[in-house]
Parts: sequence; structure tokens; C-alpha cells
Amino acid sequence: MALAIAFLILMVAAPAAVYGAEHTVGDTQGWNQGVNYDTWASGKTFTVGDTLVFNYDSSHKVDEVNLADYNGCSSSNSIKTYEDSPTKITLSKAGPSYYICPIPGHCANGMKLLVNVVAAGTPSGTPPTTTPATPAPPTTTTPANNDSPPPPPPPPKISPASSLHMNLVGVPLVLATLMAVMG
Ligand SMILES: [Cu+2]
Repeated sequence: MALAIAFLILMVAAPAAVYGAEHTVGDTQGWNQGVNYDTWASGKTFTVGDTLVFNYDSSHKVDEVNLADYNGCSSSNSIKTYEDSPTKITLSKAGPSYYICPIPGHCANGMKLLVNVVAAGTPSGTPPTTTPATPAPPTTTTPANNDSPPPPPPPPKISPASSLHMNLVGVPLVLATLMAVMG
């Protein structure tokens, strides 16, 4: 029983551990001109909680922009600018995210990335991205500890109790029988 519960908990906790995949933008090519990021992103699944890692030298930056600026290669309304390579951006919400290099000419030369972020499969554990990773281990540890101790206590409690009853009832019966036989 305890083992079965532990297994169940492990199986439930496992998906949470898979959480937060890292996607290295452009793989070994990094964040550079002349790379097709549509090709790089195609076939990949970006899930809320995943992280984009941009590797680039000081001749580039990463701007998070809206759709219009992504299409027009404009960084005038940038939502955020990053220049701290390797830039790690955690995808915190479902939907499309757009990134371009704001250096003149670079976006037109391919430095534009669109990722479609999908909600994580688990219903309740989805929103908190960082939280699931931490709670997962405690959840596994706590039940495991709780499971092990409980089993031993119940049996001892039940057996002594019933044997005590037997003794309390049995001793007078034996005495009575003895007295009856002797009398
Ligand atoms: Cu650039």
C-alpha cells in the first residue's frame, strides 16, 4: 500500500521535473546574422516555464518586441532589451513572443525570432513556473517519510489491544474454570 502510494506520487511528480526546458536559440550558431530562426523554431515545442538562451557577442542585442515591430524590424517600441549574453528569458505566458536584434540591419539579415508558447499540460501546476520545481522534491520526500512510519504503528496498536482483551477476558475464565473443576 505504502509502496503503491509512493509510486503514484513519483509518477505525478515526474512531469513537474520535466518542466523548464532550455532552448539554445540557433543551437551552436547562436544569435547571429544569417541564421534562419523560423527553421530553428519549427518542430520545437515551447512551453510556459521553458527558457530561451541567447548566445551572442557584443555586436548584438536581444529586443523583445510586438508583432508589428517584429514584422517591420523596428525596435522603437521594444518591450525589453537584453545585452547580457548569455541572455536567459523564461517564457512566462502562453502565446507568441517576438525577439529581434535592434542593431540596424541585423533583423533584416535574419535576426528575428518568433516562438509560440503553449500552456503546460498540467492544469493547476501550470502558472507557477519556478514553484513546481521546488515543491516537487519535498512532495516526494514528505509522503515517503509519512508512508514508512505509519505502517509499523497500526499493527502494534491493534495486536496488543486485542491480545490484552483476550488476556483480560481469558484469565478470569481460566480461573473460573479451574475453581469449578477444583470445587
Ligand atoms: Cu545583431
